[in-house]
Amino acid sequence: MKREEALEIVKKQLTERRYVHTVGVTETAIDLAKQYGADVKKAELAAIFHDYAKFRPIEEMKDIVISEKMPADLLEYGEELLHAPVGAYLVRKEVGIIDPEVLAAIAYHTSGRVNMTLLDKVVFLADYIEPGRSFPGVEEVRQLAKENLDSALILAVSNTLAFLIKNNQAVYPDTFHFYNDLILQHK
Ligand code: DGI
Ligand code: FE
Ligand code: FE
Ligand code: FE
Repeated sequence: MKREEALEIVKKQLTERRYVHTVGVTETAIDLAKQYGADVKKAELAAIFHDYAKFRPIEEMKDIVISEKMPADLLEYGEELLHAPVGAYLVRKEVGIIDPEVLAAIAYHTSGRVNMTLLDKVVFLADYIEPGRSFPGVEEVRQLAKENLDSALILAVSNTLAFLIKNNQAVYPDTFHFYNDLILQHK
């Protein structure tokens, strides 16, 4: 699928602000893929569609988790988690993208998981550092991203964990597993 065609499809699913974010993630994912040797075309496609389900009704997303037999514990954590795995499902069903690596990068872009692939990591980090992001600590992650992918991810995920804990939000197990995996493998 061509970039323009993909962007046109996703634009209809998003607000203007979220579309601008998506373009930022796409450009960042392409840069990171080139820098770290990931598949540039797959990174581009996954980034374009990563937030495809962001504005679906919560009930629709919950129904899909159940009907598609996704991990039921997804329903017990924050609703923010749902758009990633449900997005991968809908992108396959509605857009016709079947590449499992692209779909996985979409599915795990919010929580992460153990054994993230290079492509998964590129999309996850691009989502965090794209130029439109301005939360505290993002600049430090951008700087680390220039030198080491895993170092940047460790800081990004630890920032997310700290944010969730500070706000009394539950941490999804996959998010912890991603963090632990990064720390243990990076030693
Ligand atoms: O969709 P975006 O805003 O571009 O970014 P995202 O898909 O990374 O989603 C970020 C949101 O997800 C943010 O509100 C924090 C939340 N989140 C990330 N990991 C976890 C989580 N929420 C819960 N409850 N548990 C997690 O482990
Ligand atoms: Fe997202
Ligand atoms: Fe993210
Ligand atoms: Fe995003």
